[in-house]
Amino acid sequence: MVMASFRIAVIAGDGVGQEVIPHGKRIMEAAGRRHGAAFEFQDHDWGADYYFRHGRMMPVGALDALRESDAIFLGAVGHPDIPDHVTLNGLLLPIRRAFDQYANVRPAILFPGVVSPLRRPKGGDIDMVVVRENTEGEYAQVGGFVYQHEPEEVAIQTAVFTRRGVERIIRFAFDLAVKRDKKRRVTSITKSNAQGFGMVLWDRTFQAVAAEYGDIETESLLVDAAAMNFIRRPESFDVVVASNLFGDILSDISAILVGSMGLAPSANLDPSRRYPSMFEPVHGSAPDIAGKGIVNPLATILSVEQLLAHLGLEGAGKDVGAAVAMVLAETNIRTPDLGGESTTTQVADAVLARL
Ligand code: GGG
Repeated sequence: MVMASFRIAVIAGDGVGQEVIPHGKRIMEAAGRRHGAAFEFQDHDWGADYYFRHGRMMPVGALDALRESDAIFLGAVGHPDIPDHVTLNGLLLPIRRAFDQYANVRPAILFPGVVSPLRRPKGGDIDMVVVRENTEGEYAQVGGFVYQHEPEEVAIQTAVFTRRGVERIIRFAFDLAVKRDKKRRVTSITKSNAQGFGMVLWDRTFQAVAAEYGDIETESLLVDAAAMNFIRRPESFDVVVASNLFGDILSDISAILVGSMGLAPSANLDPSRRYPSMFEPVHGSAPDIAGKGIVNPLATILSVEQLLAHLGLEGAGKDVGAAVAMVLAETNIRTPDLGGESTTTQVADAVLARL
């Protein structure tokens, strides 16, 4: 068999990122092998330790080093001794912006065998995906301080909504609803009653794009109502499209509804494919459990499923998803976040065995 080869830039990063990424690589290699694909990993030691040595999260020229890769595989960023805005703005956010990874795709599936904290839903009932705008909105990092550290200090933080940015993420969400072909429903989230400019542009754009997709059902919710309805009727959601901040918050809710942050994967996509896309578990560096060998590797492994599909290896991706579903449905092999007593390695080994 002729092997296709892909270059994967790897940033394991901080805390539990160091523990989950090696398993993600093993799974990627095993799934790829069965489908004629090989991977050349370029490991980068960027993150908090790099910051302690060099005073920055990644080197000058880091983005150029990533640019030629076929995909970026990221673990986690964050360290208790570095302010979170330094770690996030020093690594994760510049990568998303530089490579125009405007669609952050965060699926939430309640797998058979996993218990939701809600009473009603059973395996299969919840199957939604939060599509988060990933390059502008509340994360645009536009603003500044005046009279910094003085009693009269002023901080200004401006959210940026561009017609182009809003339209393309909404269009992406509709296309995804068509591709998924499940409930064929897109829910748009704003707070346009209070935020009367950017989010009014969002609502208006949503209506205009919706008119082009006559067979897709639509719903517009204010973010507070959405938070309530995620709990009240999670089964009703299919594709949910939201701004950067709202998408980040709602995807934590959807993750816990399906059992754990440890089951939440994400893809930071440049759908135009001009630049590499990035795949990462939604969870952070989790310093409270780092080094204990008990972090759930499944969010990372499900991110591998997304990465493989993005590289055109849909069959390999499906194998990974099916192996995860098998472990959850057929065994009690689970890390403590899912009520089990297994280690990270035992869970990853169980997935590997089923591949
Ligand atoms: N898995 C990468 C990571 O560490 N994420 C934690 C985080 O704080 N992410 C912020 C964001 O996604 O906006």
